[in-house]
Amino acid sequence: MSLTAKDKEAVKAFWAKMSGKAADIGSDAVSRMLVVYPQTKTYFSHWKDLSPGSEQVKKHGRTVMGGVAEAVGKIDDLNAGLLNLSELHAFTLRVDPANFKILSHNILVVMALMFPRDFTPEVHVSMDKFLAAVSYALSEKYR
Ligand code: HNI
Repeated sequence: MSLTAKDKEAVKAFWAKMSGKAADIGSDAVSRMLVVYPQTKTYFSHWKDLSPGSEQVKKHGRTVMGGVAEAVGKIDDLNAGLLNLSELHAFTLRVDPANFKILSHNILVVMALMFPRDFTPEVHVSMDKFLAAVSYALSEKYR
């Protein structure tokens, strides 16, 4: 299930439209992840406030979307490009890779809500494939 040239174009074009809102998207996506999938809260038990839109949630939303931005830039070689992030999540943070799928889903939900016109079925499928490829790359160091 690799990204086609068309997928890559769709991802880059959509990213160019929405990246100005990346911080808001990240904040809402992380907020939703923590509420709808409370098992994800275990990784953030050191935070003071895990409620939707808290300062720490906002900051982490920005951080995660910074990682997604990096991935867009490295879209032609995600596995090599995201190796450091993969190492961090696997060995230091010990995040169960099942959670990558959960966060990806929440990012898609928020993108669709915030960009209803631009989030066409074609963009949806390409962004879904892209986030799955990012998740796979982040899991690279687990095996
Ligand atoms: Ni993730 C830190 C990117 C999914 C838990 N994460 C980061 C950082 C980036 C990042 C970038 C900061 C790295 C650094 O400090 O050098 N994370 C991403 C991306 C995804 C992702 C691109 C998927 C799209 N991370 C997840 C998921 C979880 C997760 C699904 C757990 C549910 N990440 C963390 C934790 C940290 C983290 C925990 C450390 C944050 C902190 O403040 O303690």
